[in-house]
Amino acid sequence: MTSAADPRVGVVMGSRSDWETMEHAAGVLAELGVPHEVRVVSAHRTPDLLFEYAEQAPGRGIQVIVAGAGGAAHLPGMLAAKTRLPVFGVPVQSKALNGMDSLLSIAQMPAGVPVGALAIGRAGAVNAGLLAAAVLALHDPAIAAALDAYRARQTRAVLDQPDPRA
Ligand code: RP5
Repeated sequence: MTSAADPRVGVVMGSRSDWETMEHAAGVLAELGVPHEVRVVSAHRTPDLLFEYAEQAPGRGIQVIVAGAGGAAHLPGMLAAKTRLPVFGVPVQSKALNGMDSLLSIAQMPAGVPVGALAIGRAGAVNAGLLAAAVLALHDPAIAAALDAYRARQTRAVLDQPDPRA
């Protein structure tokens, strides 16, 4: 798990076991050239660290937080409760309930404390990374160009292979 010198996106997760999912968020940020850091911050096992992270993130230059957790997935919501930075939540696929617990824990926030809830698993992690980049792209032409190129490659990949049997 690596960190840029001046990260602008914080990719956090409730456990090392979430990395298998959250590496896809970090991967897309790396691909787009977005400086980011990766941290394990558990809402339940390290609650003081969670508060500290949320309180210090803006002052360290973090502009968006991508938070993944599974099961009783309180990390994204508690981060959102402690910072006005945009928080995108990734429900990690849990063993017991296949991520439905994670999804509902992240999506069903009370009015006034928003978390942008993504899909369960890899797709959610990739899209959280893309959304974080899209926020930064509003004021960063290099990230905007990288995002446009990513989307163009994706479109081209589909158009170039119209026959799924090939
Ligand atoms: C959550 O509990 C984590 O986000 C993880 O998805 C889940 C299980 O954690 P471990 O027991 O694998 O550390 O807090």
